[in-house]
Amino acid sequence: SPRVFSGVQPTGNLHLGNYLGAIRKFVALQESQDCIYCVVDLHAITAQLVHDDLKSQIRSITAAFLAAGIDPKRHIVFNQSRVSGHAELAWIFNCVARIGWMNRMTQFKEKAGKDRENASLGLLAYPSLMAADILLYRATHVPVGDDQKQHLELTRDIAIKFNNDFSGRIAAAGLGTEIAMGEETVNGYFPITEPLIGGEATRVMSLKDGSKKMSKSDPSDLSRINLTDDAEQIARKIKKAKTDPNALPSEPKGLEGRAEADNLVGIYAALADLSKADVLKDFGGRQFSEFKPVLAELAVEKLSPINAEMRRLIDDPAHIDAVLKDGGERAGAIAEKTMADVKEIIGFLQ
Ligand code: AQP
Repeated sequence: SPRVFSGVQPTGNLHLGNYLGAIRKFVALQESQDCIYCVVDLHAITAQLVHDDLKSQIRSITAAFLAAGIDPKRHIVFNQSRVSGHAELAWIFNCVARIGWMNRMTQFKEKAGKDRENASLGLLAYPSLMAADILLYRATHVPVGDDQKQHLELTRDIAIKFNNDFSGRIAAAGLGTEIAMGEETVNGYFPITEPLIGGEATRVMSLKDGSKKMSKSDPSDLSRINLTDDAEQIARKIKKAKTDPNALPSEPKGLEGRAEADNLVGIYAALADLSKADVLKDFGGRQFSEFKPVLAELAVEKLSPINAEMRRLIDDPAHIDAVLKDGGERAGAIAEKTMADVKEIIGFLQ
């Protein structure tokens, strides 16, 4: 049956890209789907091992989930390191995936930089852990931003190879199910996960450079709108956002080759739940000096309730810890069953 899984790393301030590309979709999906949302703390140590205050970071992401409207009673919210199955299944997937697959990942190349020999082995194996996160719950759908597309393809490749390599044993153990693979169905153990990447803001770009994605690790705070920014900071950042000198076009075609303009119109569209075409019907021909204050007002209107609720929740760490503990127990029960099946399929004695 369908199940949604997604995760966010506790590696810094959440920004508008994380919100529009991921968290807002998490909230929408919980109305119709069974969802598991995870603070992926094991991923947080791949690029940087020592963190000043990982515990607060984990609580802060959890607070953002709850403040955005995720219901931890109807769904599962927890932090990854609580459920040992993630690391266990990742090890097995390290033996399923090929080194060549990992070497092709653009995120690894970007994050490892020039000194690849000195990147952690965990950074290289990151997509294998991500596949484990998803497949531990046999999740069928994963809402993410566009930057995670390649990792999700790798998750599908791992599931396909596992299902193929163990097809006889899966059948012998009676653990096979009908798995949808595009138009066809095949017999296997792990589902072939579908990414959910849609809408007008699947890749929110930096406010300072339309060719770079908005990112937590950008050294310039002016490049992003943080979920913790107040109204004044949001307005200031939008005012200072890079643009070109031309007026807004009246159709999306006119945004081609204008990355910064495209980004701001996309942000407006996503926040207002409109298409870019609709936004341009209203704002075509207007200057950025007119558009930016309206965009700032909209951003403040949509983000300030989340901001206020996040602050309130962060002041009550005991509540957040209780949510994560409860979520971890429920996630753990599902994970245990998967790990028992996987061990049976591989042939470990248990
Ligand atoms: N700019 C973005 N636009 C749309 N979606 C985005 N996401 C991230 N940046 C954008 C989506 O947010 C979810 C959580 O991301 P993450 O924290 O797990 O990892 P990340 O992609 O590494 O986030 P950052 O902000 O870019 O961090 P750094 O700077 O550390 O690399 C994911 O669904 C992601 O697609």
